[in-house]
Amino acid sequence: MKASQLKQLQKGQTDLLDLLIVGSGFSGLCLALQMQRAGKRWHLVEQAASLGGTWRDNHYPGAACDIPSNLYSISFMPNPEWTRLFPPQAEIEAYMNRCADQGGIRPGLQFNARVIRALWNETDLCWRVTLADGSELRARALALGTGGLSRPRMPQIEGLERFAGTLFHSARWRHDVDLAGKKVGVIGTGASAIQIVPAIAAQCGSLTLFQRTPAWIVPRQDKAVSAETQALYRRRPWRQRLNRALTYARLESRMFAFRSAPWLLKLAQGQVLKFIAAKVRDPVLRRQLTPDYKIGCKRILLSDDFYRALRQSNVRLVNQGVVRATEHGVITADGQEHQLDVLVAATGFLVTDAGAPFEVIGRDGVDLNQVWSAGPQAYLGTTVAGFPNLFVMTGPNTGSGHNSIIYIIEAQTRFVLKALQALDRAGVAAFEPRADVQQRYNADLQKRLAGSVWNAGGCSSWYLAADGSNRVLWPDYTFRLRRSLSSFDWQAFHAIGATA
Ligand code: N01
Repeated sequence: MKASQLKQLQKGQTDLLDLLIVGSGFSGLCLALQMQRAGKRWHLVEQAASLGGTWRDNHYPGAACDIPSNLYSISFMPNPEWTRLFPPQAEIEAYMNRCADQGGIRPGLQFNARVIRALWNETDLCWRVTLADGSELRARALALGTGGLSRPRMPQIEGLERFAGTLFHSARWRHDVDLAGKKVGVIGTGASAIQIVPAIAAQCGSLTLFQRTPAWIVPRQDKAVSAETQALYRRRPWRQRLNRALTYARLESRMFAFRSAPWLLKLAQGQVLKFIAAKVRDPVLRRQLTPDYKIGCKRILLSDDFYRALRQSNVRLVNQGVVRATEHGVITADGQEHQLDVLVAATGFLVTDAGAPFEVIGRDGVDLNQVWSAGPQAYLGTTVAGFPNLFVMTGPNTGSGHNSIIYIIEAQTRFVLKALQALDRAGVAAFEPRADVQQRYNADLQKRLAGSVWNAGGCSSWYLAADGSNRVLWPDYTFRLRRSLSSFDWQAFHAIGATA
């Protein structure tokens, strides 16, 4: 959309947008590309100054994807230029920007535009979305592409504000802070920390890693993509598509172990124990790094260099959670004080305990964040009863611990288009899922998750809400979710109002 058209729209002088998209991570990007292709009137607002979502924000040293990028990319925008099997963050962010340029969607992207409120207007049957600068946009449908991994979670540590050194979260990396010769502490041993530690260990004077729970880590086997392979992918795109399909099938086969063959998980666990034994000779360190819960309960991590980094003489693993901070460092659960100059919180994101990052008011003045305060629920992870024409990208129970989230995002994107087409065909202004359908759908999901390795594997993870329910993961093969999202069935939805 051109700037002049946007101004008119903000003044309410033109027709409604078909879709307003919030956020420019992979969800927003995919939606914008597909809406553009379909010739819809769409617009995207992004609070930051550039696009990329999690791949713009997570620029910590060592940041890279842990799904091979032939698969972790948009299916209709293949990239023969990937330099590695698991490319670094900057390459993925650059790819996303290239997609935006090639797809011709730049004019529809509005940066530095923070949404503070979205309100379903029951008279006009449209969403009125207010930005921080006071302007308002009107759209027939609203898509939240605000992401599950976008709001950093600072650790619950008493007196953290007392720490006089430099403190920052892994997703807000301070590249201006020189780590050379410094006493650096990293809290956490999740996917972020195990990439950060090998990348910064050599620069730090000392590096202390605070581990509360060890992770199951398997070899990443990263490698460069040769110039010949890149040329082959350019010449014969079907070869890259074939590689993508095979990678998808290989990753998807893990679900068979999670769902139907616990003995396969046991077998994998045995293999990983051998890997730890080969990489970590010190028996005390090995014991500390060996998880005591089932593999798969937390996200399985990939690394070729984490254990090697822990062997460096300036690196120390403290097998204790951090409970308090002082002016000069932190105190761990065993009462030990650790003096630090820099403290990195690689402590993850607010996933299960937060809904939308702004007010979303649906039908009858109902607030999405209040409805979701007892745990987010949606139908097909995408639509919510009481919230007409609202699409939640990577919504409740769409997460995948074993495959590419972009596969799910593309399935949701197609569903958005199907839903908009269904409204047009039926001459209906809006739809929302039937409350009883949504309730049954979620009851079934929670039943299937109850005995799963993610819920009952003996760990606590960000997949689980305070009440023990799992509102994050899709408990089945990803192609099954895609199939459910492949059509719009009016039997599951209410129609609201007629188009003029
Ligand atoms: O965060 P996490 P993350 N003292 O929540 C620990 C994606 N991702 O940013 O396990 C000591 O996994 C906490 O300990 P515990 C991916 O989906 C992808 O690493 O709760 N430790 C845990 O070890 C991933 O799953 C990629 O006992 C404390 C850590 O902090 C998700 O993002 C890369 C503590 C948090 O781990 C989140 O990963 C990066 C304390 N007081 C991220 N408080 C790739 O694609 C918390 N912890 C490669």
